[in-house]
Amino acid sequence: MTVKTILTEPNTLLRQISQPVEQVGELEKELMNDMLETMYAANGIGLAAIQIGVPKRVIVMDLSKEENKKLPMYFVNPVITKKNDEKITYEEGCLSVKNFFAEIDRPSKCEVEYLDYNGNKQNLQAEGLLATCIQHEIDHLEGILFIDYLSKLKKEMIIKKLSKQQSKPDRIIV
Ligand code: GNR
Ligand code: NI
Repeated sequence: MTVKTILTEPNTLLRQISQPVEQVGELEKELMNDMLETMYAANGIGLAAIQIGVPKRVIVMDLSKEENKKLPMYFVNPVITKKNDEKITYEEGCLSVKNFFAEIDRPSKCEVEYLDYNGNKQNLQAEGLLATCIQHEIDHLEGILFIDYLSKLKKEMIIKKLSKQQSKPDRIIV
């Protein structure tokens, strides 16, 4: 297992549409292991493959609170089959949009069809943070970030600040 570098906005790769996985083989399992380790190292609760530069429809999540009781979840080719009309608001953040947080409305419940770590077909009914997180991750597979739901003004302000941050070197050696 390897901790990978998480891509950050602005990066055109984050805007790419990810491709379905044909078979959950050794490569995909290795990808999921690396993604989970990368997510834990960054203290995130979810990660989409494109965030480490791999345009495949693969997501990992872990919403467990206790360090010693990890509950990893793996989603391959996830599809939302049902969405609630009722919305719920969460303050969202994203490992690819560093240091910015915003309240986002999303359907409060949803149903998801996907393949698990072993390639078996699964169905999940999600609500609360689980529903929000899975929708946030599936958005990544379509090249969508949570800042896309903000006003044009707020979004552009965030991207401008992130670009400045990115072009700043970490260290200057003279
Ligand atoms: O770590 C994360 N926290 C979070 C909080 C509220 C709504 C969504 C998320 S997902 C985010 C990790 C991430 O960027 N996943 O793509
Ligand atoms: Ni994200």
